[in-house]
Amino acid sequence: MRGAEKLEMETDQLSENNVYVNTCDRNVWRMKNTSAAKEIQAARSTKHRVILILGVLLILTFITVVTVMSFLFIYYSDVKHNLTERIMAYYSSDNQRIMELLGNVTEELQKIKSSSDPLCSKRWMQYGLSCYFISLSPRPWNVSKKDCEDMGAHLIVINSEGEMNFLRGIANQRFVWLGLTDLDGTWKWVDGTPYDITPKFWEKDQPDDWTGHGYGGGEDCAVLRPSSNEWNDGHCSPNFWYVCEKKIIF
Ligand code: MBG
Ligand code: CA
Repeated sequence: MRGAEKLEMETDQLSENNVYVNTCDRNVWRMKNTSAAKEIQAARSTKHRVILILGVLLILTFITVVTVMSFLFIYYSDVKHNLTERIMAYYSSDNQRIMELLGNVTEELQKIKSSSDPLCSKRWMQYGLSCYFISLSPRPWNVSKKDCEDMGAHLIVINSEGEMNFLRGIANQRFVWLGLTDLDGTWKWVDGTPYDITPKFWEKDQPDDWTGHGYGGGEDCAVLRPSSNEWNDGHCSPNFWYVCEKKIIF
């Protein structure tokens, strides 16, 4: 019986201890739970505030971006409109000028077409925008030059191969003076056309400013020669045919 009593006592003691331990834990848990809850609540409200601020910031940013974009759009639309207007005005004034010029040219052409007046006077031949006159007799170069000038023209100036071929045609196997001289040391066209820019039709080994002719000096006047149908520089004194050229002025 004593053994059983002892066991019962020990069991009571144990269960009493157990109650004590459980009660302690629960209090500790409750304590812990209360401060954690506060912490959680504090964290939650901080989180809510952050979300709220971020939301407001987002909305403000959105409004700012939309406003700036609208202003930019309005500004660039305005700039584009102004530029377009200016470009249109520029080209339309240019177009107007071109149309006016075209109108004038058309008018002149119609006058020429309907007029019975030929572009070149009697005995003058037309090629391109010039009239040409072949002399009635051969003369030295300086006399030929003066004769052309007296007629309001100048000795022929060759500006193109086409014009050269035209001259070959009307020269018809005759010696013909050109309006080309180097009397002052360098080759020059009589109408001031730069020599450098015009095509050249010199015979091989010409010009050579030859002095062997015995007339004194070298060779300063250019002449079309029938043997080659090209140019030679010769003494300026012989009598050769000449062609005068007069530009057609509208
Ligand atoms: C002649 C030219 C003359 C001179 C000479 C030189 C056979 O042509 O007429 O200008 O250049 O050649 O030998
Ligand atoms: Ca020569």
